[in-house]
This record gives sequence, C-alpha cells and structure tokens, in this order.
Amino acid sequence: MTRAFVGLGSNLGDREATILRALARLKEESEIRVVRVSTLRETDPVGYVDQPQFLNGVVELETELPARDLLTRLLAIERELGRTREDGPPLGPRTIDLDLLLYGEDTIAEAGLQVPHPRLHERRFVLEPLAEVAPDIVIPGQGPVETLVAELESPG
Ligand code: PH2
Ligand code: MG
Ligand code: MG
Repeated sequence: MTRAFVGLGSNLGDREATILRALARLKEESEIRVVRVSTLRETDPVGYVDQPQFLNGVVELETELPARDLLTRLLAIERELGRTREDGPPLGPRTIDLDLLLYGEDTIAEAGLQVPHPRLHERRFVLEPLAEVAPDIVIPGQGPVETLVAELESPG
C-alpha cells in the first residue's frame, strides 16, 4: 500500500459538483482507497491569471497501483468528467484537474510523470490543503509541508 496525494482543481462549470464527482469516481476504483479530503477553497488563478477563480483541494489516497497506473486512472477520470487538453493555454481554464502530487516517498522523473509534482512546493493552493490533510508530510527534496507553507510569501 502506498500513501499518495492528489491535487483537485476546477475553474469551469459547477466546480464543486465536478470535484465531488471526481472523488466519487476515485472511491469506485477497487485498487484505490480515499482516506481523507481537504476542505475545498476558492483561489486566485496562478500562472495564467486571466481566467476564473479556482476551487482547489487535496485528497489523500492509499493504493496498490504503481504510480504510472494511478496517473492513468486520474487522466481517465479527467476525460470522463469533460476535460479536454486540445483547446486553450496549458495553464488555462479546466473543468477538472487531478494532479498526482506525492506517491509515498518516491521521486519519479519520467515522461509525463513527475513526482513530487514539480511546482507543488511553491503553490499555496496545493500546500495549504496538503498541510490540512497531512500536517506530518515531508516532501521529498523540499522538506516538511508545514515549513513550506510558512515560507510562502505571495498569494497563490
Ligand atoms: N492550476 C493550474 C494553473 N493555475 N491556479 C489556481 N489557483 N489553482 C489551480 O489549480 C491552478 C492554477 C494548472 O494546473
Ligand atoms: Mg494537471
Ligand atoms: Mg494542475
């Protein structure tokens, strides 16, 4: 069993309903256990700022799946819930974004699969909900999540 964390994000359509559907779909997967879900919070868009406010959160999972297979499930759920990648800027609006943030203590750098998520340590919209569900967590190569939250300066 591996403890994994997934970032939840939406800024198109009924954001909360879509995130709740994504969580329901994760619970249906027999190799995935949903352990804990953070509160969902309204956040200002980061990176590409000319887009609607996001709803963001983090879910803690336990899974038997290898990281690559977990990622494949996440991308399939994104597609099921109407996510398309063809149109719009890379950091632009999305109905649902499920980002694999952490997979146990593993560091993975493969095509399409980077764990810890490469921008996790600098994003308030990820670090705060992550610290809420797992205040004890240490991010490989970065340090304790509580320290990273304390070091955040600008919003986002
Ligand atoms: N996701 C992005 C880009 N910018 N900003 C916020 N507030 N929340 C996000 O989830 C987000 C973002 C790319 O995935
Ligand atoms: Mg993503
Ligand atoms: Mg993302």
